[in-house]
Amino acid sequence: MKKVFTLGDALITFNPIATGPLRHVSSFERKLGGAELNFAIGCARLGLGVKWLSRLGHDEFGKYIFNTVRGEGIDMSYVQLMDGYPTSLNFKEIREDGSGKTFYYRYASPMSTLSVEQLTADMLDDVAVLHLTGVFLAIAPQHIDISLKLAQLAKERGITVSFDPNIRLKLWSIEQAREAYAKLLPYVDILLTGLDELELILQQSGRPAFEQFAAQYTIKELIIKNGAAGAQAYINGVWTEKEAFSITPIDTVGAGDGFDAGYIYSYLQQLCIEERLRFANAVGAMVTTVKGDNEGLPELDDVHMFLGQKMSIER
Ligand code: KDG
Repeated sequence: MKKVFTLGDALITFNPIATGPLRHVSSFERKLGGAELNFAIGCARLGLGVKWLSRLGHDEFGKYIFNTVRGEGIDMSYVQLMDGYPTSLNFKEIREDGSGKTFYYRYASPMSTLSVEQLTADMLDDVAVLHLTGVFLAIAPQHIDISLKLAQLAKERGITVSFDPNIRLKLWSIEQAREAYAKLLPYVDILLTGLDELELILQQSGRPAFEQFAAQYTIKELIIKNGAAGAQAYINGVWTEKEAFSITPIDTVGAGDGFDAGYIYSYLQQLCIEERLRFANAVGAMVTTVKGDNEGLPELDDVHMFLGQKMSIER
């Protein structure tokens, strides 16, 4: 089984029962989130083997996350519950169109206890793709060195490195983010980025600027996500575009992570680029149709049904 490795924080996510400004919402549903965790769950549901490295609080919420993620079939060998570091929280605000805001309570995340010395050689055994994101980078200063070390180890072993900047300006400044990305990008094979994020990183827009950026960092696959406007890829000097699926979103948080999981799955299946974008768009779209950051992540059969490649038998 092809395996992916990812690492990052997990959060208890409180989803509002009602839409609108958070100050008027009095009830929430306890769910879980975290960009890399969403990606990990997405990959596992599609049938990939997943190794996830994380640190959770040694508390009721940490135990809930641990058990739930284990239930998704994810390898938990590298997940530890830490004393003295409560599991991080995230309260979400959702607007009528499904878009949202995030209010973090993630001071001294348990993930900040991870150090480069705790990385072990076996972590990347049997791994085909190492997936890193900017959320992990933003949580603690040593996470830059940890990501670099893993990326270097991956390169030595011929493992593909994918990266999603996942810019979170509530966690760090754009200047800090740009500085960290510049260190990591030379190791990145596949960059999965939102169009708005790419423009923010480069302070430029348009394909010539994107092509120059890909060449500068020798990025093999530049994949640009643009939500309801679809996705595009720049690979071997060729641009490919694929339109998004027309759906009514309920909660858009996690759609980008779902897209990443769909893309990496179809990359590992060696689908052509058009099919990879189509598959990834489908997974991203399906995430938005269910409330929660990862509940809408589909299993493989669900994607095939969504794409009309398989019949759904309901009763
Ligand atoms: O990409 C979605 C995630 O951002 C969400 O599940 C939790 O806000 C979050 C984070 O910082 O990981």
